[in-house]
Amino acid sequence: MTSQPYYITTAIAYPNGDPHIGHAYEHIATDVMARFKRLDRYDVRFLTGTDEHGQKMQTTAQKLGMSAKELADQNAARFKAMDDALEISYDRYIRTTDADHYTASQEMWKRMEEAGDIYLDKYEGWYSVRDEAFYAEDETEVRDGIRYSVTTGTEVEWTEEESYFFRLSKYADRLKELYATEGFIYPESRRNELAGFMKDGLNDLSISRTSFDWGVPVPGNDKHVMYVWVDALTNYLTGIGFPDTDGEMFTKYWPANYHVIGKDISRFHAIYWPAFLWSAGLELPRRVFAHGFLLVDGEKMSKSVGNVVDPSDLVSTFGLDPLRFFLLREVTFGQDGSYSAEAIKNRINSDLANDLGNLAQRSLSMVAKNCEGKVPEFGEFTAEDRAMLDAAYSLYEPVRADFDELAFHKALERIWHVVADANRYFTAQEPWKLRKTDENRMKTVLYVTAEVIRVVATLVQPVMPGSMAKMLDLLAVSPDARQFAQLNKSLVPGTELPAPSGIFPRYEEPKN
Ligand code: ME8
Repeated sequence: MTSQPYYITTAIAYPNGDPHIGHAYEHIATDVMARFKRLDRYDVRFLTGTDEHGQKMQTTAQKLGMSAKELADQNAARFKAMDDALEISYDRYIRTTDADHYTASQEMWKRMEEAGDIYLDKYEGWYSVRDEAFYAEDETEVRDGIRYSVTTGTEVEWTEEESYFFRLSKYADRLKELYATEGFIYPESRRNELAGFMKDGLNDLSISRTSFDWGVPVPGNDKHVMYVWVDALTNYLTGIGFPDTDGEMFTKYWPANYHVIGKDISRFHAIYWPAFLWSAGLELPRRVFAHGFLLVDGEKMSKSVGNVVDPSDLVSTFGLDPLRFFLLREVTFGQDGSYSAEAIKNRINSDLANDLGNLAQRSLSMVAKNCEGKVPEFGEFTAEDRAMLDAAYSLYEPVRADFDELAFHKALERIWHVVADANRYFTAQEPWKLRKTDENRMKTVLYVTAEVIRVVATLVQPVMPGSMAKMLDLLAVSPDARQFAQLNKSLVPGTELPAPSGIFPRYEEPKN
């Protein structure tokens, strides 16, 4: 059976500074989805990378006394190092300064031009370098003599220059139609926001700049570079071989299944991008998912407040898998969520150390001592045993449905219900007492518990790949039997097990 293609992307970050926990959050969530689909036998392509052009990059580089390319090289390496430290399993790390991306962006431009959607005019209006976005006058406000964007609070500057425009207005009706039904943008609440943005129609969009030169040159007019969002959005096509639309990768992976992005950039992905794609004669991605923002102790992260969290510090303090688990379990994907050291410690100690870690530890150490370190033989199952096993075996379908909607918190909550049931089952069955009174029954209880752990560990692999690999090693599940298709392959009694070891230690404050 050939496996179905699945193409998923993150936003590509501006490497004008260091990566922060917001970037880590988006990349971890997308990685978890890519891993889930691979375990579910999909043919996955996962794209991430850096968005290196634009005025913000050029201005930051000038301030630092570097060229924009030097700044991009230095910081793209840091973003890639963050992804590697977080075990992000991307198939390609795209940099918008890659040569094939120039070819793809220029082809996109030519297609839009051939469709009659690009014309030369003059831009006069407000521009926010921080947001790399144009704002209409009524989207700005003046405070203490300085003009800001109302929605994002960033400073805007008056810009007047010759510019190419894209006929966005032409696509207003088609966009309204797109938002008349559910499906394209998730979660649902974002659909209303976008419909609201379009209610007074859409103005054509300025898509080139002449006041700086750090960008992809406009085909046929070297005085202009493309507006950074035109080239940035095209990365999703470059990543699968565009302009070779007949090529194997493009025919297989386009349209993408999910563009995973933050809520602040939904306008670009859900209005501009569909219009560019229609103009270029290409299909739309199946879905854009705009996740929420991660706040630090309830506050917005900002350099001036000094609360920007470096993901590598969190990994060294708490460990990678606990961090990955925390971010997806604690925050409803799609809504804003808060990171705090206290909350992550609580999750580690309750969900990981007390619940799953302890279940594995106490059952497997009994197996080691009382069953010669082998998967125990089991006798007839009681109603309790069957109910316990059924609860574990019936996790897969609803968990997969949760994942398909990127409802990670729901999937994990569902799985941890079963972990809690298993702890209650273990305590109620009292296998340590059965050891003296009914050894066969003890073995059956230990078998049932080990089976539940196998199913849970298999399903949780995408979220905590390293720890769940260790847990499956402790159950001697061979590495080629860890796909979801093999969830029904029960442990075989008599299989030799390695000596058990703890997987999730409690978090203790370091002693000074
Ligand atoms: O927007 N919490 O780049 P970027 C959660 N280059 N997510 C956050 C966040 C936070 N506190 N802060 C940022 C760009 N993000 C463009 C994208 S895509 C073709 C071009 C998310 O570095 C943000 O919403 O500002 C975005 O999805 C991603 O991090 C990169 O943000």
